[in-house]
Amino acid sequence: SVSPGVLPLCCRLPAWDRASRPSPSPLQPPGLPLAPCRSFSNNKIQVELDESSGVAMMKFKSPPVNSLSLEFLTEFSISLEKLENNRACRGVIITSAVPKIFSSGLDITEMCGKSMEHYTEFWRAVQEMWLRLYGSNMVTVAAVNGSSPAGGCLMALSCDYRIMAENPKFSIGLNEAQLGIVAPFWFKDAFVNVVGHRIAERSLQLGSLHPAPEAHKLGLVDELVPEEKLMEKAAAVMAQWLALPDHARQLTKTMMRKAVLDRLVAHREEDIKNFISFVSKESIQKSLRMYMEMLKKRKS
Ligand code: CO8
Repeated sequence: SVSPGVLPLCCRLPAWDRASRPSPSPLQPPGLPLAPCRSFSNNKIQVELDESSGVAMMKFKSPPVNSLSLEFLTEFSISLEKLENNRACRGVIITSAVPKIFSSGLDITEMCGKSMEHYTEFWRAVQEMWLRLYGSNMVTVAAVNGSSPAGGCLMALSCDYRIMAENPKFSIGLNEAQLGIVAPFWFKDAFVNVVGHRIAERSLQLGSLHPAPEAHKLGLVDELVPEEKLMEKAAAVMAQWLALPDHARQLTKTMMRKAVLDRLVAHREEDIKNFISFVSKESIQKSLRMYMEMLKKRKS
């Protein structure tokens, strides 16, 4: 499993490490024979790496809603680390294999009625996912092909670029306040860095879930495209980003993100303690249970 306390890769590896790699060819144009492809699959995540373009596709396949359980988060971090350590991989597109849902965010059942040990392990896995994704040296593109509340939104926010299917039924945002819980400071930091302070403040206080067109207007996603064009667009954006020399892009990414990453790394244990003391409160447990009930009622 992922070792606790591990630093994000941008902090552990010298940023120029990847710059010494040979530059692979741009994305395979349509019509040419298929490029060599390496794939590996866990229970909840499927990864395919096209070695000629250097681009991996990571698909979430944890129905019904790709909720971020401990198992999902662990598989995600391990898969990302595998790609990060593979010299043939320079970029990752993350998307969902579950129709209409990108990810429903943290698995609420992991935060209800569990032991302190479980909360500790779970929260460390959430931190680990974010440190690895936000701190990745690779180009990361989120192809958001469904709803993406809370932790799902965080995953998209942690990528370098977000493209969303233009379906107004799909929404995205940090809706924690609606559950009676508070988005941690590093969720907030990642959000502010994408949309700016004012929009983030209003959206966080209201726990807003923004339909795709509104999310685009706010800058929460960079582009909207028809759903059937999403992967094509993601590949095109990736090719554009990979056309630049790795070392300059990576150093720039580190410069932009390091302060925010360092803040969590410096306060990681305190953040776990805060999470445990918050989530173990009876009032918070009650809010989470009621929210789960509401989801079930809405269904019936
Ligand atoms: N965790 C666990 N189970 C979930 C979750 C979730 N996040 N989301 C949905 N489910 C379950 C439902 O309860 C339902 O279960 P069952 O089949 O047993 O009744 C099943 O998944 C399917 O759900 P729906 O019927 O609602 O599916 P729809 O396709 O109609 O809707 C949605 C999909 C839009 C994703 C909808 O399920 C939804 O809105 N889910 C809630 C999303 C949400 O609010 N997530 C927030 C999680 S909290 C978080 O990520 C950050 C917390 C930060 C911690 C702060 C410190 C405490």
